[in-house]
Amino acid sequence: MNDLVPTDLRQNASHWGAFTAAVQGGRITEIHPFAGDPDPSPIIYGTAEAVHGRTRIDRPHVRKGWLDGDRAGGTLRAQDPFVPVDWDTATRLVAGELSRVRDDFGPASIFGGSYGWSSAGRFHHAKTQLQRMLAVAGGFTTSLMSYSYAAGQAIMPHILGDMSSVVGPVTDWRAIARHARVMLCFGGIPLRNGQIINGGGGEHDMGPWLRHAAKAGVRLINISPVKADMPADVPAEWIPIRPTTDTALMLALAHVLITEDRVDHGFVERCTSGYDRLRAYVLGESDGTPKTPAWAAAETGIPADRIVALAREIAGAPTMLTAAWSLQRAEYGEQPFWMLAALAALLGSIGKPGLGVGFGHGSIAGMGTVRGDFPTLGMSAFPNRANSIIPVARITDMLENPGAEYDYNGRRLRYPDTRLIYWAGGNPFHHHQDLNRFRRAWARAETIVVHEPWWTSAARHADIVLPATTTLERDDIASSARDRFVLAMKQVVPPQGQARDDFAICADILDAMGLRDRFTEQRDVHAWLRFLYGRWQGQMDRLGHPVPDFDAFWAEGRVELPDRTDDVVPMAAFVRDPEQHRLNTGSGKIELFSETIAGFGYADCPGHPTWFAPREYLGSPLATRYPLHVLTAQPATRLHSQMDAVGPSLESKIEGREPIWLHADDAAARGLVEGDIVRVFNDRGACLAGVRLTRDQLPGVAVLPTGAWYDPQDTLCVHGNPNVLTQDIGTSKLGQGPVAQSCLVEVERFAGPLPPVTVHVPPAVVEG
Ligand SMILES: Nc1nc2c(c(=O)[nH]1)N[C@H]1C(S)=C(S)[C@@H](COP(=O)(O)OP(=O)(O)OC[C@H]3O[C@@H](n4cnc5c(=O)[nH]c(N)nc54)[C@H](O)[C@@H]3O)O[C@H]1N2
Ligand SMILES: Nc1nc2c(c(=O)[nH]1)N[C@H]1C(S)=C(S)[C@@H](COP(=O)(O)OP(=O)(O)OC[C@H]3O[C@@H](n4cnc5c(=O)[nH]c(N)nc54)[C@H](O)[C@@H]3O)O[C@H]1N2
Ligand SMILES: [Mo]
Repeated sequence: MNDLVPTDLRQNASHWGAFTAAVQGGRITEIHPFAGDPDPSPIIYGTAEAVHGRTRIDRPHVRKGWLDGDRAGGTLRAQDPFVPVDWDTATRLVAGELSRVRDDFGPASIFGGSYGWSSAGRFHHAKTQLQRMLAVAGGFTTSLMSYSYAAGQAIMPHILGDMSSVVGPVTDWRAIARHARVMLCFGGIPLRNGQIINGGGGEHDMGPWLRHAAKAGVRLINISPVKADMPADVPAEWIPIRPTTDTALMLALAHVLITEDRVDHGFVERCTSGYDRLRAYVLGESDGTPKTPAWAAAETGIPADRIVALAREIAGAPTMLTAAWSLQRAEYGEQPFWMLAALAALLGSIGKPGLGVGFGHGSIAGMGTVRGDFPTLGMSAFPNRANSIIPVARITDMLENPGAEYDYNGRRLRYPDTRLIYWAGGNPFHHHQDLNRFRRAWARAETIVVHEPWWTSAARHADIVLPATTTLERDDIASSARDRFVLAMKQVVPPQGQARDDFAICADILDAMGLRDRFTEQRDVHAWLRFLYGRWQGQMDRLGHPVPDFDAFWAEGRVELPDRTDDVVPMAAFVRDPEQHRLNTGSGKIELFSETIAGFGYADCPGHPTWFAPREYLGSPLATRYPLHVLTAQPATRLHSQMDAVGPSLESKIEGREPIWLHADDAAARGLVEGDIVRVFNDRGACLAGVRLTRDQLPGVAVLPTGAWYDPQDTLCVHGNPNVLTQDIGTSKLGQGPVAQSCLVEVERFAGPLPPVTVHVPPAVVEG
């Protein structure tokens, strides 16, 4: 189709923003940020290096051992070399394995959860394409919820009736600026996280909104182990808190509200249920421990008088409560989210413009935006006949324990017997916890297939590796629930090497199984783009927001969506009339005590918000051996493991290792100086990292961002992936979410000769 033939300066988009690319002689030469973006991310400048660089997979490969017949399972991958094969061979091998496992063991033995962010663009979204293919091929075991906020997704529907407080829309910044005078930000508003727009987008709005609120006179309070979780140029108070102790602080704030009679009793009576039970717990009547400010001071490290003053402050001024998603990526991660909602209920601030409670205002671009409630453009799923699921972060448990039963949010589930693992668009060797254990569990599969543009650690741990195009090598449409723009993503360069689109790879595999047309629905890429756009156009029409037709959109490159004029006020209708607009909770009200949750009988998630000392925090016995609490925050220089080998991420490394931020006193106590290479370790594993010094974080706290490509030499990751250190346990039986954010470690200078980082060069390849 001529209208889709690329011109010279072409627009494309990524999760880290939209841009135009100039091309000369088939190579990207320049990247310019999208003109409509008030705050573009520097991550875009690694694009050319990523697309053309040496970490690209040039053709299909099969692990030599697997080709030689090693299919019994149990082989630790990423040890023997790969053999390049042609596409026909690779396609035939994958189709054969899918049919074999489906027919011999049933579709649930194919694990196609394929969790991961893939790339921007709604048609070529790799995980979506893969799951459509696996559904057509007969079904697969999939995963539920997200690494981002699984515990929040599980608990908040029981408390507030749905998960919108976690995923949005949340109380908007414009209303916060107008109506709130105090905003408690647990985990701060770290602007680096606002670089990311899921699905691809054009407007980075976290910085502008935060500054707008500060200017309007909202007193911002950053409650975090890290001062830099609030940008230095924004006036804010920093209250340092020990990691994973936020629930204790929130309970003590409630204690002050209750004992000083500052609770909004009218609101509590009308809109909540179970106050007496929570009150009895806060006062210590039910367990003998009053959750006083002095009690919380011992856990949190925040002086008791500061806690008392803070409680008075939030009771005395219109207050917005927000917490980063990171708080629930912890053991008992359900509790801080539940307790923050309970605190907002005690204040009576829910349902008022600019106030109440919401999560993630500082977690990703567009949370708290004033965008209208428009549908996103996207693909639909096929029915999956296998009817087999796991909570996303229970993958190692699944691989280790086929057939075992476990609890999940009131259900009793059983792990399938996994024989084949299939991944496209995710990097489990980035995202999963306790990677040394995961790697051994992963080895139990008979066959592992991965589609990847790059030689990531996931690709290296596969048997069959199929090279995928990047977004720059294909046409697509970017659309995100929270972004101002729907954007044309235009092909910039031809597919590199023998790379193919995931859609084409899947279609060819199904062709070999006689199922092609069911998957493609007899559309090629451009017919799909027209179809998806047309369907979205119809939805927008029905909402009374007509948008241009496809050809006009493609020529213009964008559709701009209007802002809403009213405020986003979560639960407004309910608070106005709780009887008429009952919440979808057990009582129909906000649950300060939940009979439903209590009925599950989980010791790790009882009927009201509860403080539990986690296994690993600065107050636990283990802290004598591992006295540093490492936070594995999101990286400023990339998205997870994406763009790790290029641009700002590569430039930030110290002798090729990921930086770790240590408090200057902690470093001095260990004889460490800026730039040293350290071994970061605990009982689960170790990684190398390069020392950066700071005084702007709590002593005893270290920060090692996620995303350095896992480069194992035995149990040591020589590159700096913190997931060799993290715990692989569920948040609780309720959420079964990842406990990914933090754990206890020690650091020491790495004395030996520095092993090379090998993961940024392709693995060994031998001709068959
Ligand atoms: N320790 C610790 N671990 C964490 C977290 C934490 O806070 N601490 N956070 C967790 C969170 S919130 C998340 S969301 C996860 C993120 O985990 P992932 O989403 O798995 O991480 P990504 O690096 O984004 O992986 C996406 C992969 O898709 C590939 N890809 C991109 N485009 C395409 C394409 O077109 N086709 C194909 N086939 N592949 C493509 C990329 O190269 C990349 O390898 O990590 C989790 N892990
Ligand atoms: N640049 C960049 N931005 C990203 C991503 C990325 O990879 N790169 N990933 C995106 C994704 S998928 C997600 S899910 C979001 C995640 O969004 P979040 O979960 O909000 O992000 P994190 O950076 O993990 O954590 C935010 C801050 O919480 C603080 N923190 C950690 N533990 C505690 C604690 O126990 N108590 C308190 N009070 N604070 C704590 C840390 O100091 C950290 O800086 O980020 C998104 N944004
Ligand atoms: Mo995430």
